[in-house]
Amino acid sequence: MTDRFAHLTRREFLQKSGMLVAGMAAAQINPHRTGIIARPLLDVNALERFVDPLPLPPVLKPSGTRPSPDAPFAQIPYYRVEMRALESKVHRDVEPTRQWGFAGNSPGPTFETRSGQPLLVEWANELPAAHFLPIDHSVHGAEADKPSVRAVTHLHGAKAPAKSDGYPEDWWVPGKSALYFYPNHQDAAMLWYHDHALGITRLNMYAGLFGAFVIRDEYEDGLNLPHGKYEIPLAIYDRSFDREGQLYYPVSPEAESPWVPEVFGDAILVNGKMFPYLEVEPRKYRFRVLNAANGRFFHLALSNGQEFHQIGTDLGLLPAPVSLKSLLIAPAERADLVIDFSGHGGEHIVVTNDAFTVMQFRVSKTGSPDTSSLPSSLRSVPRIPESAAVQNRILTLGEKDDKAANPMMMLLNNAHWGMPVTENPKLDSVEIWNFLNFTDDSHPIHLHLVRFQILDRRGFEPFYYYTQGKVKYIGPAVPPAANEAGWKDTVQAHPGMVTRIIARFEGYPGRYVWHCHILEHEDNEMMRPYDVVGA
Ligand SMILES: [Cu+2]
Repeated sequence: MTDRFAHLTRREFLQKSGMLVAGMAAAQINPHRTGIIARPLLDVNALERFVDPLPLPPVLKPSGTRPSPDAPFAQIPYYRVEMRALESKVHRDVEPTRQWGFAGNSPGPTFETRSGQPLLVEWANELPAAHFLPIDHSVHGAEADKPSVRAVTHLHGAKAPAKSDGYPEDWWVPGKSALYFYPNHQDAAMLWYHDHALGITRLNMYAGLFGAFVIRDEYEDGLNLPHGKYEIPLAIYDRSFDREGQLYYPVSPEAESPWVPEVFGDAILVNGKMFPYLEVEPRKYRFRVLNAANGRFFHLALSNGQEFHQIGTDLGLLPAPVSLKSLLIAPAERADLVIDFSGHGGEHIVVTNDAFTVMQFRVSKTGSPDTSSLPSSLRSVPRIPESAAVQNRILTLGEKDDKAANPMMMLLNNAHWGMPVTENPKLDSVEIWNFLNFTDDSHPIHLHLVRFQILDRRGFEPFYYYTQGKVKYIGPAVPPAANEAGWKDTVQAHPGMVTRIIARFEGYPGRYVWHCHILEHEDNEMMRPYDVVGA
């Protein structure tokens, strides 16, 4: 890796790594970056806002019980969930949109379970024989000899055995299913399930294959947070639609390689609707926010400027509520929020994403008494000491461009998916992973199986690293923001920074993956297998 760049001059290096300002400007007007528009798009701004109530995905009921793989004499809940094509209205004035979903819904139905309550899910692929979004057969794993419709479900945030984790090559075709076992030996948190098929995850997710999975526990119950009808899941994601109301996924100008490095739709959906409204009472609500977008980071705020509290991160409660005026949430991250509408009776409050409108809260003048709590301390998050780490891995985030500075693929540690495994932590050991970001994008990096903590982020000198093979810092270490200082499974690795995380690799031995959660990056090589090595 050092060799590859050692012969370059500093200027050539900056051009190659996309760090030269001119190179960045070229990238922004480059059609490869955002794709070409092959058919007329729906004018989202012409639609009337707040005409559809916010949909709430149904809670899934088990189909029965089955013997537990862990303890054959114990019967545990068994769910059969079918992936199928469906049509649904994303807005009152838009024709029904063809999508793919779970159990007839997109987002799919919500699993509700408890810590330590294992369950089985038979994920059944009942999708059509042909894909309706543009597959790039030059992308690894999506070659023309592969079936166009393939699916494998990953439960994001789960501490699950490797054979139930949804390894990207373990896909199955229409008419087939896989039985996955989720032990749920982990703290209360909102996980989410989604497709993870090698080379087409971005298309399967864009089609609608994702849903929420909520784990609860006694500790969280004891906090008396807003619950029942006062606890609302919000899956937020962006899409583009054509004038017939059908999903539009952009393509590059080259018909043979339609992959584009990023996708940003101008329509923002919440739980499947554009500009929905939610009627709320003047009291506290808990919102379980998921960024389910392919690549868009959301910067959410309330139109009346009011503060809200973040009480939890990806994998559980924070030590204490963090007061925020806005929230930056990357693809795959979750934020557990409490918004207090008391004192706002009769107001209409809009959730904004910078200049975009996301949804509206309509606060009623009166409501039932609020008996819920927002405790000043929530759940301790014991820091993993750096001294416990037995490995300190340096891992680069890079981009490979063609001669015209078009991104061709994204790479982790300069390695392709199919190269031998290089990350092989021992079961139950602690490691520090350093993500060195050489690109001009923030990448949300996700590790399967484990929960981790963010140690810090720190500016570094990329050219020095490539020529000397050593990290030279150019700024102070910045600790994570208070609302990131909890259990995470996805971290925003910012450009020009070393982002350090620490994890204990507990759970199960076997092969897992780590990857960027910008799905266009993940599909085009920004994903690597890793092995948890048993004793
Ligand atoms: Cu990325």
